[in-house]
Amino acid sequence: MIDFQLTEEQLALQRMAREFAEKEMKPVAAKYDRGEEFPWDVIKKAFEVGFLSSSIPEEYGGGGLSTLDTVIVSEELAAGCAGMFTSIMANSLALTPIILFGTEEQKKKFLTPFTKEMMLAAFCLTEREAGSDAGNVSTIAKKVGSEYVINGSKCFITNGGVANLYVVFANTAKEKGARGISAFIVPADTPGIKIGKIEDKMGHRASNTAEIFFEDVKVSAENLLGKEGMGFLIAMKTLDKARPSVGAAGVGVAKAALEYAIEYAKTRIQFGRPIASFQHIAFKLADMATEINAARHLVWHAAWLIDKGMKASKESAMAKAYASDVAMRVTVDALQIFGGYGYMKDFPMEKLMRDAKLLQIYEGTNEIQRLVISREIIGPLK
Ligand code: COS
Repeated sequence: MIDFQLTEEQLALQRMAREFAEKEMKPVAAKYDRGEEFPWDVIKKAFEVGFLSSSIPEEYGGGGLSTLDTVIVSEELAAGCAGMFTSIMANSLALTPIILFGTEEQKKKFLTPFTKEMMLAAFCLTEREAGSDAGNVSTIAKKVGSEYVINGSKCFITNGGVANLYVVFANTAKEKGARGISAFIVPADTPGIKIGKIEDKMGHRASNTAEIFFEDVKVSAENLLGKEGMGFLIAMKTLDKARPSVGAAGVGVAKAALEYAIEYAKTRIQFGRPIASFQHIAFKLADMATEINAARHLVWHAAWLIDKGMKASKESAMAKAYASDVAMRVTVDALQIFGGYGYMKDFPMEKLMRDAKLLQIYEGTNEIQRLVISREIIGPLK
């Protein structure tokens, strides 16, 4: 049975996220964007309302949100400010490996604190030479007695410079390639961790993106997630679950751009009438609304499949790629409707366009999403 009706709880969650975006994010979005400053006050409020721990199951004190609930929230938060959304949702991305693969002890020990105090987590997969080719990580974890010693570096890590906890992907058997990768829970105060460059980005400037160095970082073998060699699978399963949220962020950014464009087109008078009365503008708005709706359906479907426990790599990739491409197209078109004003920093359009761009790149470029989709639909070649 197909049912597109949100439950009362989901509608309440959507309202709450929308209000949070309107009241706490939008009014300060331009300030944090310009200063490229981490929005601690907004993040603190996000913790207080439960967004930082929303994906943690209820038995560990979290919000226990389903993937569908999460994409509903993501759309609203990203419409408020994509950079702040990224800072908030990075927690969910980094904690998912623990939620999916952690032992009972690991979940109690590492998830519960996130529900009690404001804490941030970071997912440490990407390296300088291992971006799209995630199986090529060269960070090494060597077993010494009852510990692992981690050496290497990670880059472009969201929340990297502000996190309390890292989930780090490192090679425990280099000769095995992707099958030699293991995942570790690493508290940020472990000796040997150094924060490198904080990136100066085009968009999502209210998020912290850092380089991290691991120099003889020792973690207990109890911090290994799953078994040795399971790291790549853990990363892929995590990304499958997280990518619909990036799609939802694309829907949110595009929705915000469309709302501004409609408002502007109705009030901007040229040639003696509102520009919305010109069919060229009206039809552009119609196309934008249609694409946003299509993107939302892909996102919700992928989330629904995940919640039903079905394999959703392809649908997740489709949702992420399509919705972020829509965000890019819509923000470019919405800015065009604003004409010269759209190009000015006094108006929100240029930020939305800059923010849309990253959604096509992070959590797997859209080329990687197309690789995932094409491999599945074409199957093995003879
Ligand atoms: N779920 C479960 N298993 C998966 C999987 C998935 N979604 N994707 C791959 N695997 C498994 C494969 O089945 C294969 O298993 P075996 O070794 O048992 O055969 C193994 O993982 C290796 O997979 P594959 O051969 O497909 O690896 P590739 O190196 O060719 O490519 C891609 C994998 C490109 C899809 C992967 O590297 C990727 O997603 N890259 C982008 C990384 C990314 O998103 N980075 C963003 C930074 S994190 S914010």
